[in-house]
Order: sequence, then C-alpha cells, then structure tokens
Amino acid sequence: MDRKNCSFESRITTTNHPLTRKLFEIMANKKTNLCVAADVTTTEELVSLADKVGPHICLLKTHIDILTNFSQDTIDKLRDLAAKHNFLLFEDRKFGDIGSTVANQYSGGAYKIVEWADLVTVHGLPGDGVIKGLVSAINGRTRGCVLVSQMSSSGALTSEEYVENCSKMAENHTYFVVGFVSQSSKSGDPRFILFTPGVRLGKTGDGLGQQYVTPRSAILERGADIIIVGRGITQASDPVAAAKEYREEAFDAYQERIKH
Ligand code: S5P
Repeated sequence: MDRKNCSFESRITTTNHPLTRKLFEIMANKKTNLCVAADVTTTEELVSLADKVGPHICLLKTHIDILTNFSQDTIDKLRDLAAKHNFLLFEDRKFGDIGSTVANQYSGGAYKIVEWADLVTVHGLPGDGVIKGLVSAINGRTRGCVLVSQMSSSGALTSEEYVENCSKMAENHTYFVVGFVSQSSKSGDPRFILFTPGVRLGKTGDGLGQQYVTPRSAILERGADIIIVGRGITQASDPVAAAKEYREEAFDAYQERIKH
C-alpha cells in the first residue's frame, strides 16, 4: 500500500495514532488538505483569521510566540474555533533541544503548549530524546508531533541522510509521530502524513531564503498530503477567497493523484 495512491479514508485504519486518524477523518469529511500558517502578530488578527478560514482548513498552524498580546483568552478562543469549524491546532514550535529542556518548554513557560496544541513540530537533530522528552510532558493528553525532516529554505542543511534518519526515528515512535514536514518523501508508509510548506501561487521566493512551489507541484510531484500556506493567504487582499483557491487546487490535485 503506497501512501501516495491511497485515499485519506483508506489510511485511517493503517494507524493507531488517534490524531492521525482524526486528521484523516477531517480531511476526508471536510474535503480539505489545507493547513493555514497563521503568522499574524496579534490575538485579534489570529482569532479573526481562524474564524474566517476555519471552514476551509484541516489544521491551523501557529507561531504563538510572535503574538504581541498572547493570553489565556487567545487559547480559549482558538480552541472554541477549532471545535466550531472542526480543525486541529498545530503549534510550529520546532522543538530542538535535549529531552529535559523540551519537556519544560512544552509544558511550561508563558505558552503551556501541551495544554492546547494537538500537534507540534520537532527537529530530529537532537536524537530521539527530544521525542521522549515531549512525551514525558503529555500527562495522559492526546497529542502528537510532526518531525521536520527537510526544510523549504535555500541552503537548508537537511541532507538525504538526515531525512532517512528522521524516517527511522518516526518508525520507532509511531505512538507520537504523525508525519513529516518535508519537501518530498520517498516513504510510501501510509501511516505518516507529509506536510509541505513553501507553497504559494505566483511567487518563487520571499527574498529571505523561502522557496515556493505551487500546490499542484507540492502534491503531484513531491507527494505532499497537506500543504501549508502562510502569506499566500494571510497577505492576500481577500484571505478567504485565497484560502478557497488553495483548498480547491490542493484537494483537486490530491484526488487526481489517488486516481493513478
Ligand atoms: O521548512 C519549513 C518548515 C516550516 S514549518 N519551511 C517553512 O516555511 N515552515 C513554516 O511554514 C514557516 O515557519 C511558516 O510559518 C510557514 C510558511 O509561511 P509562508 O508565508 O512562506 O507560506
């Protein structure tokens, strides 16, 4: 069973991870494989964006530490909107330290990420202690992580060997890892979801190293399951219309892929 030829529905039973299953269900039922990167700097903008694009997304990705006015109210509102529109919360913290430190960063500090984020991003660089550390902070909650195995930025140091080693790490920790943030994947393992950022229509870069491909290219050529789109939506003159456009392009491309 090759991941790239399988429908999201048919992949539900390939995994025991409750959040991977939930995400496949949301994607299949809502007919969307769009994740919006909500890189805005105030709670008001974040909440307003989440409410507007909510009907079109399976996941809302945050960088909670770029908000200038974060409070518990931010989280209460995000969780309400996630329930209202049926999407998951994905904090792009890119944990990358020893297990003991990431456990504290995950559960403590100002953001208490473990209390509200269904999924978080993690670098495999420290070795699997980073995963064990995060898991030690979960305390019975249903949580998961996405391993950043390859970055979209030019000159990224994520070699082929690094990507391979991240795959092995994921296979050893399937109870926590739901998939990879990557630009491509050789893995056909249907349990793992491939999330691809660096997606934008009409632009190839941002002048600061980001490199873009189109939704069709991400899904059909690179094998993405979910596209992550930030400024293509947040900086559009009409973010809702843009979200609809990315959603349709991405879901059409996925449907085309599973036909073959
Ligand atoms: O390799 C990566 C990994 C990530 S998670 N490249 C990325 O761009 N990202 C994130 O995706 C990045 O932190 C940002 O939140 C989003 C891309 O934003 P955009 O505005 O360039 O679409």
